[in-house]
Amino acid sequence: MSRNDEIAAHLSEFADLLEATGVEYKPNAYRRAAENVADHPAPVEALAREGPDAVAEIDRVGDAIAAKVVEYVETGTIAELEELREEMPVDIVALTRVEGVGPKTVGTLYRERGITTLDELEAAAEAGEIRSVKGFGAKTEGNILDGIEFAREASERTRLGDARPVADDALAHLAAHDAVAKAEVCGSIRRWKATIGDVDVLVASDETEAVVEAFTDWGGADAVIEAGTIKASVRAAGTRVDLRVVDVTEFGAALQYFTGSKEHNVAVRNRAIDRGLKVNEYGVFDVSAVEDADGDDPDDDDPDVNDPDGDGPNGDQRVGERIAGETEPGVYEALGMEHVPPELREDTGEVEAAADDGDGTLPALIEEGDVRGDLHTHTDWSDGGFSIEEMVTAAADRGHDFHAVTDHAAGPGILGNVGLGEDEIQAQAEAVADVADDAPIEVFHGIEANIDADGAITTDDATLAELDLVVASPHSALDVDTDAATERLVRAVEHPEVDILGHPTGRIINSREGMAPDMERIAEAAAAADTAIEVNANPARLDADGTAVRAAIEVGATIAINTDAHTPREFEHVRYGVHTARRGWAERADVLNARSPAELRAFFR
Ligand code: DGT
Ligand code: CA
Ligand code: CA
Ligand code: ZN
Repeated sequence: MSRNDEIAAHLSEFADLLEATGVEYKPNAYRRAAENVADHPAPVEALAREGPDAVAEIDRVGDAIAAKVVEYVETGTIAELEELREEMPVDIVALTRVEGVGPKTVGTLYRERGITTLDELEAAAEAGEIRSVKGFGAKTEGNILDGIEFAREASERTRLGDARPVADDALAHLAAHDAVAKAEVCGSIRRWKATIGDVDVLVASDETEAVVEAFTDWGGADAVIEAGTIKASVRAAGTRVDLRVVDVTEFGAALQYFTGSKEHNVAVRNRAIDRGLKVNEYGVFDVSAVEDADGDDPDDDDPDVNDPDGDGPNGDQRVGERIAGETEPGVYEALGMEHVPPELREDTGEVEAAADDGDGTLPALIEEGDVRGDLHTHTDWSDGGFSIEEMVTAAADRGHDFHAVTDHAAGPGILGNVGLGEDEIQAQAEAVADVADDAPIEVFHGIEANIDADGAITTDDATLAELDLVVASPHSALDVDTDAATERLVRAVEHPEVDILGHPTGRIINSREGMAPDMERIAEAAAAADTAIEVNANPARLDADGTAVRAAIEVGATIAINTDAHTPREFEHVRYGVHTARRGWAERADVLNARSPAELRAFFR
């Protein structure tokens, strides 16, 4: 969590607790301020050191809120927030992760039933004690019970977008140290999973204790959980970060081992056994000449059973002739395999595809540098923070070749007057054309239209037909079963004016499950209708996910990787989208954003 995010999180908690105690209006002011603090392009802490007036320069941050920001930066706490926490000692962040439970509900359940934690909420729901609270009922109680497990997992796993900057920071800190020969992340973060249990960092060094010390001294660490001679763990921005230090000659083997997934490693190890080899975190060893290292039955050396570290139940880790281990490609090569990109290491066919004695080949995965522009972005015409010109300029500055303006259309799920009606869309067309005339890159005018509960698009066809492209997204009625979700989205992708299906499930990671449509059926319809399926790169969404991308590509659908940026800074999210698409085995030819403006115009037609 950046410092701005941390300040914003306290303002949000304040807003939620205020609302839980029954205060109206004020919570929303705090929430809007929190958003703008989080999005502020410069450190808000520096403004706070100048004083409340400087903080109040931030949009939507009034004097009272600015004073609280200054108080937080100066004292590390906000007195009024502490009072609220005492008045209502609830874990509001965890409780409001349960779908359908907002701050008001938390307040009611605290007053009526004394509920303060997820465990207490679950116990009360199981005991049937919630249905009798005024305004609840058996259905609501059932929904709460259904949502608890999801909320609990959400509290345990960190979003990739929150963990990755922490990992990058730890890596940069370590890489700058003299004793560090090599440093790399491993585990789920190297595989770019959407959520991260803990961050794993691997270092090669012959001064292990100096590295451990440098790690525990890292400014990003809030607390040291444990520190030994070759490993250590710290807590940073709410996430655990594990460090392991190995010898430089064993770095490749350790990197392969600790990147996982466990399932991938089991498949790799079985392949090694078939070839008279043994692979573990220390290297690849030729054990064909070794009868039985420790004198008992060689058959009990089954690495898949009771053998978490792959060194055999007999514990002989470095046995036989060592044939690889210094580099990771070398490890795979010794096993007769291509170097498997980390995103693919889930044991879903990548081991066979990488093998030099099989029929398959690994895909040539899409890379961040292949992306030539964004096809789903917002401006201050809807809920974005910047003008058309500012967004286009930022896209050009990033080296993009094109940029699509796709503000929200009015429709279900779009609040108040945020979305554009037909007249406003026409007016925006002129504004976009004005910017496009002087822009150094191709500018497309589109819209993010809404898919209603039946799969219809809620903007006039005639208006849609005038636009360069139409992104259609579900923003409402997300709590439907698989069949209804599939039918709805199939109908949307078959709409003749729709070019891209935006964030198909509508999930918000750790917050809202979204729909669970049959992505293969949607992809078949999309492929037939020449509609692309979006990987929304916002790290809160990553929707479609890797599994859905793979299903889509297998039936010939096209993928779009879009940031859905509401600010220029959010263009940075593209990497999360690219790596998610890579988890779905996407190649450059599968991805719309890798095409030229002329090719895109042809696709949109
Ligand atoms: P996470 O942290 O839950 O998001 O997932 P990972 O994959 O980062 O898992 P983690 O942190 O428990 O361990 C990192 C890697 O180390 C894991 O992907 C594979 C390897 N590893 C850890 N424990 C075992 C094990 O018991 N057996 C095998 N084969 N590999 C393991
Ligand atoms: Ca991990
Ligand atoms: Ca770990
Ligand atoms: Zn959007």
